[in-house]
This record gives sequence, structure tokens and C-alpha cells, in this order.
Amino acid sequence: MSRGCWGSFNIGSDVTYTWPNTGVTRRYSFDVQHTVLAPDSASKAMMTVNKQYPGPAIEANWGDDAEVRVCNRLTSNGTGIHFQGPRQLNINYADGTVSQTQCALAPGDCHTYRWKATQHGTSSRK
Ligand SMILES: [Cu+2]
Repeated sequence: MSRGCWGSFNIGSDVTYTWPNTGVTRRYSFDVQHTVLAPDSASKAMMTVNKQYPGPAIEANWGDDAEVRVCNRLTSNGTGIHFQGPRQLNINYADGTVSQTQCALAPGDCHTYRWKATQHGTSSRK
């Protein structure tokens, strides 16, 4: 419950250019694949991450590094993961927007996205 790990940082710190460096890396492995699920009671083929719907959450503390390995396990579609929310200052190559900041991952390809949680709070991805 202590915020002592933040050192001189606090909730009022300007997160535009400053953040703590915890030295902690949060690692995730995402397999994007077709899965038959029934979220509304009718079975249907869905594009999922790790056969889950909704997909897994990424959790990190302010100043942690995130490392997300994404593998395309689809049979015929290219894909990528766009991390809606985390700031991508000077690392837009890690933003995951297919056709804008990267080429799609072909079936069977994997890519590891790396970014730092430079802002605190909750965000969503799509
Ligand atoms: Cu976005």
C-alpha cells in the first residue's frame, strides 16, 4: 500500500516527460487464433487471444516495461495488436496499427511489442 517505490514521483507528477523506472518487465504471450465460443449462447467462430473472450488484460505498474509477444495462429488472415491507450512516445513502431506503423503479421509469424508504462491509470485496447 506504500507509494515509496515511486521515489520523488507522485500522483501529481507531470507524466508527459517523467516517470519512474521500476526495472520490472511484465511479459505476456498472445496467440491470435480462431476459436469457437458461445459468448451469447450461440456458438460462433471468433478471433480470440489465447482462446479467451474478452482477451487477457495487461497489468503493469507505473514505470514498468511491457513485453508482449504476439503470434498469428490464424490460417489465412494477417494481424497485429494495437494497444489502445498506452503512450507510445518515440516508439510508434510498437503501436501495432497494421498498415500504419507496421505490416501485418502473416500466419505463423510472431512479433514482440515493447513499451514502457509511462502513464498511470486504466486504458483499453482493441
Ligand atoms: Cu488507438
